Amino acid sequence: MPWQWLWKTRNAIFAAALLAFCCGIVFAQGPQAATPSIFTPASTPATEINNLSYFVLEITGGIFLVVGGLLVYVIIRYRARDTDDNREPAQIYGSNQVELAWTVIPVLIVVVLFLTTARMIFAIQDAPKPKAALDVTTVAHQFWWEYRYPALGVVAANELHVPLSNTQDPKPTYMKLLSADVDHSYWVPQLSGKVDLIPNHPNELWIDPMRAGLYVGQCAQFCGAQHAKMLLRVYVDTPDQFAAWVKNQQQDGVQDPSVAAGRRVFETQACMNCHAVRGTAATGRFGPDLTHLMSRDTLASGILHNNKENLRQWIKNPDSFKPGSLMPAMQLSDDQLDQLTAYLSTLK
Ligand code: HEC
Ligand SMILES: [Cu+2]
Repeated sequence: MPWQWLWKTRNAIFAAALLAFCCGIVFAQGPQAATPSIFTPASTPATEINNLSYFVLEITGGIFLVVGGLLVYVIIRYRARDTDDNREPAQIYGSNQVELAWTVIPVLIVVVLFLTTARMIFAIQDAPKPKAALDVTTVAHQFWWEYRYPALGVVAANELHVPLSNTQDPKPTYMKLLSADVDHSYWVPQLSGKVDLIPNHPNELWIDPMRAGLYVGQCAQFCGAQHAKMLLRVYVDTPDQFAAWVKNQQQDGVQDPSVAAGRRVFETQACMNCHAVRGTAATGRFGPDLTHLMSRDTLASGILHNNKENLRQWIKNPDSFKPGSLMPAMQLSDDQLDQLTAYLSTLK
């Protein structure tokens, strides 16, 4: 029968697509190697969320086992048999006890889940802020992240550096979350819960990472065409690494005379209207601060390794990586591209 054949091919195609999709999830990590999993928390808020999710899973798993078990029992015990007399069984209507039980027990379960969740949310939100806390203002943009450290005089983009914390001497990072355009959402699952960044409505979030290393996440609120390529990278540094990073970020952009031609292109094309390089006339804030571009591992919000070829191609045509990106292709000549790439490569 043709339709049977069709049915089989459809199943085969479906299975292949599913397999490809799963492999895609595993391999399409790009520059991201760390795992954005809530089940390996590395910070107090994430640990509490992890514990709560296990509690919820235990309760809902218990309900699943009871309901599924009864269902399987009934299906097997009362299945149709050859010896059945095919008469309709006795019909029973209404039972106050049973109806009360299946109303009261679920209500109690929901109340318990609600109260434990609410208690945890308030505990995280009301946690007293220690004096040693680091303040960071995070501004979401279509489609990248701006990080400002007001007390340190540092402005960075896309890669957040924070110090390691520990329980004896906590050094948490408190983030003020803002948006320059539409709604976004900050979510690095190993460090904290999801918090939205909403225009004109500052939100807060804190993390106290207990293990050094790289943590990844991504914008969790659809914010436009390149929402999926708005990745989050949080580097948790040891005190020495963090101090060195801050010291470097506080410097003005390197001015290397051998790449003056590239700097001229940067300052005569529209680049400087959108980008800042501290210590030069470039003070644009529409795009990422480029003062220490080369101190970052990735370009364009975590989607590309930061190397010369990618940098050149990005400047030539941002749309080739991020269609709909808010940085225009500037129609530069090959010479201008080479000079610009050489200049930007000195901004360590
Ligand atoms: C209209 C404003 C605008 C202009 C003009 C502009 N850019 Fe951009 N640029 C952006 C935006 C916005 C981004 C972030 C894009 C993203 O990640 O989605 C960006 C990203 C970048 C990045 C990656 C930064 C990072 O931290 O990953 C580089 C490098 C860059 N631009 C260089 C340039 C150069 C060089 C020029 C001039 C030829 C230029 N830009 C002109 C807006 C602009
Ligand atoms: Cu976003």
